[in-house]
Amino acid sequence: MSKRKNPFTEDNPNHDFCNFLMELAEYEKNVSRDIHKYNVYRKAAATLADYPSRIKSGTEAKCLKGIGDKIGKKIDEFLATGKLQKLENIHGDSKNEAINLLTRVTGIGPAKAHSLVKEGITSLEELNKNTDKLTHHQIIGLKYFEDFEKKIPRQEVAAIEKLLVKYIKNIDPEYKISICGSYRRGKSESGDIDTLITHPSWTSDKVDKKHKNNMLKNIVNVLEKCGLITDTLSLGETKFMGACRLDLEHPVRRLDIRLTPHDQYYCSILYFTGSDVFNKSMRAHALEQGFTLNEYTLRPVGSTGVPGEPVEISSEEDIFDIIDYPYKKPEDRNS
Ligand code: 8DG
Ligand code: CA
Ligand code: CA
Repeated sequence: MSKRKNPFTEDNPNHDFCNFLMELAEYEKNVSRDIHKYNVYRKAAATLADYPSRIKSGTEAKCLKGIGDKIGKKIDEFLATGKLQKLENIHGDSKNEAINLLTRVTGIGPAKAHSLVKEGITSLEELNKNTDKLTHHQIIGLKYFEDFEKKIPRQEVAAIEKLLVKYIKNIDPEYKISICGSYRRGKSESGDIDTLITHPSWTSDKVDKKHKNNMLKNIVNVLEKCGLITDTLSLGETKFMGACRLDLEHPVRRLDIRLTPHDQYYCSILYFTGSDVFNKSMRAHALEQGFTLNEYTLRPVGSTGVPGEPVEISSEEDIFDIIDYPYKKPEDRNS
């Protein structure tokens, strides 16, 4: 998850509302640890971000999906006073500020941030003096704190994509490589680079574990040797989290790679493209239609509640069709 604070820019007519809603969302996630409220605020922000004209009142906002009385009132307060008392209070509390700061380090979640603050560690400077309390992931997150907060321009993602494709196809031309996330949704900037890889020789029914185990490790190895991957945060059989760099003129960027079985490719690409607010709505719709959808499969849920065999899928459109959800192009999946 990208940790940028203010993702909405002025070309969006409701960007100021979106930004205060996202600040409230971050507060609920990091300080109150209330994931439900976090999701409510995020959903409201995504809805407003997608709305083409300037909202003029809380009442007008309440007509939109995911915006209720409380958020309507906050919009009115913001329109009347230019600020939100709740946020002013939050920002006035140094403990909250410290927790929010520490969770911006990749690998530091709300629980870890709370425990660090309890021990009196409230700044990056102090964190740097206490790296013995951090995991490898968190130490790398701290090392590249500033780089990782910078948005990646679309053209730089495209340049990295080109290199990824070149190096990975050089291992085996049958690899299929797709950059998902906000880049696939057409965004002009991204928080990180989400790479999905599949290969026709590996399907979920094959039990050739050794083959699978080595595929991602081998890819990461090659990308390291080429100098594209600079650091590894974590590396499993199907999931890599780490860092890459186009060249020394560019910042170090967060890179995620997922290796997916060939038969699960379309569910994976749908999931990994997001947005995660969109994924949540689509999964909820699937359930209403009697299906369970996740990053691997789409399965019917019988009256007993037990999921059946995965439906065979041969395109992203298939998934929309089967659950009777109007098809949305990746660019239209931002909320
Ligand atoms: P960004 O990086 O430009 O900030 O945006 P993003 O590409 O949409 O977000 P991301 O955090 O990199 O996640 C990539 C996709 O993964 C996201 O669009 C949807 C999917 N995803 C979920 N839930 C979650 C989750 O809890 N964590 C992460 N990291 N990804 C998730 O649907
Ligand atoms: Ca991303
Ligand atoms: Ca990501």
